[in-house]
Amino acid sequence: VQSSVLGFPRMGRLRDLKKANESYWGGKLSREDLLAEGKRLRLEHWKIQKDAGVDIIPSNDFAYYDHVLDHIQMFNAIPERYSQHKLEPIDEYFAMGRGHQKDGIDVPSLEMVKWFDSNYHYVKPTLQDNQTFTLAQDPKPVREFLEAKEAGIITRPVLVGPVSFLALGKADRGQSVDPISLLEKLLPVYEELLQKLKEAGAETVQIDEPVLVFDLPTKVKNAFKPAYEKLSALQGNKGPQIVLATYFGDVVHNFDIIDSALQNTYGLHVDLVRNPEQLTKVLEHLGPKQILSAGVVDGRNIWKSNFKKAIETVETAVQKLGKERVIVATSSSLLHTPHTLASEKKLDEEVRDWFSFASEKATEVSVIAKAVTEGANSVKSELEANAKSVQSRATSKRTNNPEVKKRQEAVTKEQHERQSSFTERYEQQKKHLKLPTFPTTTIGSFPQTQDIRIQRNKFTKGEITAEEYEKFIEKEIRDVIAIQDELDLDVYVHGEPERNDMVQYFGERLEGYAFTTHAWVQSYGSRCVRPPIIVGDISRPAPMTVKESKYAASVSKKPMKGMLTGPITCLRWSFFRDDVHQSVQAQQLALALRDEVVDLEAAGIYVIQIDEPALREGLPLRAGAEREKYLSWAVDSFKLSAAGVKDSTQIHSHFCYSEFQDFFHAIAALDADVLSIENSKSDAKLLKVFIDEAYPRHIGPGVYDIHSPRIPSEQEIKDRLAEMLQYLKPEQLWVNPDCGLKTRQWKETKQALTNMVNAAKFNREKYAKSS
Ligand code: THG
Ligand code: ZN
Repeated sequence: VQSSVLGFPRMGRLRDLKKANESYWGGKLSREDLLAEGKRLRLEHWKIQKDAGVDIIPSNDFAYYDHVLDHIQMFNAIPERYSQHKLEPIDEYFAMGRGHQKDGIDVPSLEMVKWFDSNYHYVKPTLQDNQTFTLAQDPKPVREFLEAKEAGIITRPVLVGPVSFLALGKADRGQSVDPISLLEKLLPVYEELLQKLKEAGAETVQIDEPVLVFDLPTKVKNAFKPAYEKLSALQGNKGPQIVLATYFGDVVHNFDIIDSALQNTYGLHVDLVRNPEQLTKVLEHLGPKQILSAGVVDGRNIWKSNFKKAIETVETAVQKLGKERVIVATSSSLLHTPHTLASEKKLDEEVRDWFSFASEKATEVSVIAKAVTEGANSVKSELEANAKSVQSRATSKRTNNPEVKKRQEAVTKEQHERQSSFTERYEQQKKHLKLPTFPTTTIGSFPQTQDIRIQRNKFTKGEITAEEYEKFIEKEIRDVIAIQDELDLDVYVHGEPERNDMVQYFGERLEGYAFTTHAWVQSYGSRCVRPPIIVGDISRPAPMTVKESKYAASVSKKPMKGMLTGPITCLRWSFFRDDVHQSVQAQQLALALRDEVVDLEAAGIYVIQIDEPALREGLPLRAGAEREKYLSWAVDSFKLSAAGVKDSTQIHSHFCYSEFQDFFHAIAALDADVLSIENSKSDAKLLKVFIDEAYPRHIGPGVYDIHSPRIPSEQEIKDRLAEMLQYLKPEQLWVNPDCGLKTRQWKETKQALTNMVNAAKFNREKYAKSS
């Protein structure tokens, strides 16, 4: 039995890649030095895996920005607006990933989308009606295979498969091509690439076809047969053996494809962490010679594997297939886990013993493989230590807080519901808040200036006292309130200068969480997040946001909006527990947030926004019963967090994506008084669903895009509002930007908001006259 890793994180131990990329973009690092840093990181990551005893080590899993973008460039699927400038390859690559605004060039980035149900974002292949594909001169997978070979490490190159590459893509603006129809044109490029890899010495490749876990449209389903007949035919003499990898779900529902099209590949990788029950079926459906890559070490979470369980799973496969035909693997790429536990110097020893990051997981696959190959005695001490850790976690006081359990048992249906219907609540809110029509607000955060980062850093390092830091935060709050006075906004925010990340901040203030100092995970490009870890039952030892909000309200003459991150987003953007169901953890978070909401209200905060941008990300990948179940507990946890307030208190919620149609009934079920949603980049027609479904409550579809420094004119915003008013009633409409402003500069923020407020006032007058 061999061991294998499907992919390793790219950032490096100290986010080295982030730093190199950002220095290069800022003109502070040369191209040569950036490329050299990439090479250094790749070598380091291969060595880590080799030293851990991993038999099958991936290459081409590294990417400077994103691995799907690597393929876009390698296949010359580069829209002309980028290729026409004849930039250096790495600059053309970054232009597609993040846009390019210099040297007289001004081109925005390609679209970025969430990678399945993870918090990683990939760059969407953006295709033309007359799309052609050619293989780049010196293709990256070949180059990196040779680079590793030179260092004495034989790797297994990783490719995104042709069907997934196309199915995850879209037609470019103004084009109407169905991406999957381009398959025939794309396959020759894969054939050429596979031949080149074989010539370079690659005996096997890992081809990822993660779309196999979706319910697929017929056209995509049918694409597998021609694709893998062609590519499998190369195996042996002309091309490497293909291990076809799926992850994040089960492939059982697509077995008709496996049976007809995929049995000729050398092997199949399946995720047995997410869907362990699929093993039996998978074993039945494998071809007579196919090998199984058994994903038993979690690539999406940070828990130490349960060796005993993993070994049992692998042995089940071995009984059927024999040792030669089984590989022990990570469930998916380790991209979604932090680099190494060794960097964590401040973790509590008890919980530290439960964790395993990417480098430690590399060791885990190798130990499990050895245990199965040579017998348990060959890794006796490792197995004993592991059993102890597993036991320690199962019996720890942290994972079993009777107070929390008791409170959960006492939760009632009534606690999920507001006291009255929206119509009655709104009457109270109107009297209480005295807002004008077309009320203006922002989504919560204001620019996180250099100064804010510096002061927070100093405070974290103990260079300034808590008192000094608090004074600084109060001054920042006063400053943003003065600016909001000047702008004449209607509902204020305190600007969140005290917060690092909208999830990490709450994780650091809740019992049941552990947090790390170096455990960064790539979110997109050079941007990383440091997800806090839910280690036990969650409770709130003390108010988390009341001090800042109360202070802000005390120095403000208009209603102050309290800002919270909702239970589902706290759950999904944390590393959550794998020993209790997500719904249980969501309810614990909801109860903690409910207390916060009630405390905010008691402190005089009568508008409270509970953000749930990750609500949709948690949606099970396949339609059907699982989805309905998820939506039911997810919606319940939001409602439980919000419903403890009086009718006169207004609950807002915010969503950072625009695809709310297929998801509408869940958003409506939240019963939030006001919803703000991203909409500025989409057609206002999407709002039609609010009429069609007779949505009664209030809505603030973002009037401008905050992801760009571009300032929208007053006229533009008026036009936008006029479009929205074709679908929404004037008394329903709020006026706000698309999302929080923390990544923007003050200069453009003030100008944009001035225009926004003027556009709102224009409508206020216009509709006052006509009514
Ligand atoms: N927080 C978390 N997850 C997220 C977002 C978030 N996922 C989706 C979306 N927002 C991703 N967007 C971002 C945007 C900015 C950053 C990260 C993810 C970011 N990170 C800093 C960086 O990499 O420089 C981290 C610096 C710090 O925290 O000090 O800017 O908002 N959890
Ligand atoms: Zn947002």
